[in-house]
Amino acid sequence: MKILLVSPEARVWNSRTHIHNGLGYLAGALLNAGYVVDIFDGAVEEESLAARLTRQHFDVVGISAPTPLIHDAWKYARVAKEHGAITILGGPHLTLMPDESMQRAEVDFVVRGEGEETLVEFVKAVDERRTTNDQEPIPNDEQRWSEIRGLSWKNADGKIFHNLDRPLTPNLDALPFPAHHLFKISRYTNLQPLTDGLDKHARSYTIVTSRGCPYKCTYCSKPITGDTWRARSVDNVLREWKMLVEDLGATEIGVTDDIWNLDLERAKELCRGLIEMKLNRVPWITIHGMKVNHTDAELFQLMKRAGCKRVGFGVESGDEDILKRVVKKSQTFAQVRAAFKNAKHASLQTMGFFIYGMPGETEATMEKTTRLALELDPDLAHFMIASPYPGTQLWDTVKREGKLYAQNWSELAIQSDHAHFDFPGMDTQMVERKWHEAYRRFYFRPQRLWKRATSWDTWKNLPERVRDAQRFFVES
Ligand code: B12
Ligand code: SF4
Repeated sequence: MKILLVSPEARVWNSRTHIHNGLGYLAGALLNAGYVVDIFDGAVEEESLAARLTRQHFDVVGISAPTPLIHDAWKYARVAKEHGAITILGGPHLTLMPDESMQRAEVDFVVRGEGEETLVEFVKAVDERRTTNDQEPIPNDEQRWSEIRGLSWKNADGKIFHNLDRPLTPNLDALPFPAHHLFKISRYTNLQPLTDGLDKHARSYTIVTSRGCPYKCTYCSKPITGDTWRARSVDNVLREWKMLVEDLGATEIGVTDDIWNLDLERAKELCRGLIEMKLNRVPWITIHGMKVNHTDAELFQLMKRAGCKRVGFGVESGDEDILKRVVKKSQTFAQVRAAFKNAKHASLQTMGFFIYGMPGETEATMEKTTRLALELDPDLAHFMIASPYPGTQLWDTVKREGKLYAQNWSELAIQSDHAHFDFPGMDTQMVERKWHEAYRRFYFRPQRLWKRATSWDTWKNLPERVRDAQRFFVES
């Protein structure tokens, strides 16, 4: 049994290529169960999926998709079917909207939620049926498919069935480590290209130390990892970290948890472990931000000693009402300021995430956000236009009270220059203007320009830096 796990090319995220740890976990589970598996990541492959499937036969092709990439996932599924493979799709969008994909001829199965156990059970079932009733069309195996939790399938009449949900994996330590070695690591760019100082050609791996988050920020979509926080033991994380550093030669590591510092003491323990095991020689960053209200000065000092280069924080808004009532971020400005101060004091680079155009925003509320960004003055500021994803409170609000612009899912990228929805009393042109203006005012200040001009990174990557500048000066 040969299985190919596929990720579509993330054109919506074109500034960097980044390994897909979910596929790494699935591949790890399949290898552990004794199957032959490989990963095809459209973002870094040199041949098309069709060429790959012509060169090598795979019995099952598993394709992953977040919402904006679902159309690409369907295209890949068509190619896989043309090459005689069984197609199974999984990931955030499939968990939110399984029917939409199940109705398509090119999609045989969908996995909802975390996929490790479901996929292994599914592949075992396919393997068994190969040795017994291979000639039977797939839909006739109703009994077999109906027993796998988390699986959606269709019968001979095309009727769609959604088996019971699979509960979230209770003990993450029990999962095999991701098959990191299957990624063509030298083809990925570094984790954050705007970085000053980190190596653009780094061997960048990612690690997930916990899954889930109990907070309820209204724009956040957590269809896979859920609302309960499940942490791996520190020992288990350190073993994987050691493997990345010592066996795979990682030169940069990104922690991609939803919220890795929910348990402050555990976060500190992890840092102490990295220091003791001398794994702190490899720089690491927190890719998707830390939650400011679970930090203190000691944590940042320990993170610095543990090799951390940069921390990111979700600041979101500078307006108190928007932050509390619309974003529901459950943090205060005092906590935001303290986190930046403590991180800078520990000589960590800082990054701030800010959102423009949440429902009800005005010029004045967005102006407050820009001013807060200028005041906090992180090394990197990431300004985003609010993007409603299905399954979020923001999505429900916009559907109920506003109007979504996107004509199809691929238009729902976070890194877009355009407002995604109209909302009563909100001027979308103003949102786009304030968003552009935030970049200009933040990055094109005299002290910033001087810092850039004197930075080695600017000269080393001059064409990219000029392109960045054009985007915000010329295109607005
Ligand atoms: C790290 C990360 C990134 C990284 C790496 C991308 C990646 N694909 O891993 C970067 C920064 C590049 C990134 C980019 C984007 N991301 Co992102 N990202 C995350 C983050 C924080 C962690 C992902 C992770 O490692 N999860 C842990 C692993 C174990 O879970 P997983 O990847 O979901 O995989 C499991 C299941 O989904 C399932 N599964 C997945 N694929 C498949 C395939 C098959 C065949 C099967 C059977 C099962 C299966 O099984 C896996 C194992 O349990 C999540 C938030 C989250 N916690 O999920 C957001 C998240 C997935 N990203 C999101 C988005 C929107 C994007 C972008 C589209 C942003 C944009 N530009 O607009 C791009 C798309 C890029 C891409 N190719 O996926 C959204 C998706 C929402 C949605 N409705 O689809 C999330 C949920 C964030 C959020 N809270 O809104 N992202
Ligand atoms: S944005 Fe962060 S803190 Fe908020 S719900 Fe999502 S993962 Fe949790």
